[in-house]
Amino acid sequence: MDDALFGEERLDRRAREVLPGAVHVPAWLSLRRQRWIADRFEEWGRGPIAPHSPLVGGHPMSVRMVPLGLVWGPAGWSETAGPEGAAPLPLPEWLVRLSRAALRSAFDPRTAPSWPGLDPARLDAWAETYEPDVALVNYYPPGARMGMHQDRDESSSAPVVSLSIGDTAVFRAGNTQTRSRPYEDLRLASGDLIVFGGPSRFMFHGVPRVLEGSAPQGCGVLRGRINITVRATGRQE
Ligand SMILES: O=C(O)CCC(=O)C(=O)O
Repeated sequence: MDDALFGEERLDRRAREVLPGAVHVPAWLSLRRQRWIADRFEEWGRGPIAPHSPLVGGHPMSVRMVPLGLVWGPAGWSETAGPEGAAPLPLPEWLVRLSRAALRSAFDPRTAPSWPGLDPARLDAWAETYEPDVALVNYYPPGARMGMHQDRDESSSAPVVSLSIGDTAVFRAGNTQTRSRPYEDLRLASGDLIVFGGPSRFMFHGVPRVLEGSAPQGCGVLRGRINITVRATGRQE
């Protein structure tokens, strides 16, 4: 069997709780919304902080990053970037509202039976308490990937909301203890949502590969992939 064609990753396209607190919702964003967000990405890239590849362990990441709200680097979150001290664009209000809607979709008890275990009436009010203050917008040019890591520069344990547009990624959802097995590979296609919170908030995860040329027509990304992760840092104002 050819591993490149028939790898281990899961191809199932139904919304499901991958792990307690980690929920994948395929095709969550319409093509029209994907295109609109891709246009915003173009604007963000012309903002005060150009897409850049932070050095991790002395090596530049293969993704190009635009931060919103605060700036991310291997030392954590900071207010400004570079020697000139450029401040990032603010996290837009529409992205905060979209992230709350993402929590409502992902943690519907029919999709996520084990976490957070709220009845639908309380879920709406709970989602409204989500106060993210940052987003990392990553562009994956062809060939880019992201190693297994934890998003642990935030002191808040509020969920991470992740949106994908463009080429399909193989997303590796791991465990909270080690960057190796057990993990599960699933495909994040254009428009997919994955949220990780609760017991999976600090799971190791990564993108071992992106399937070049798999973006649907009309998603607004001609080449490569955009991923947006929205997070609450827990920093005091
Ligand atoms: O691109 C993805 O789907 C994952 C991004 C990610 O892990 C991160 O930004 O920390």
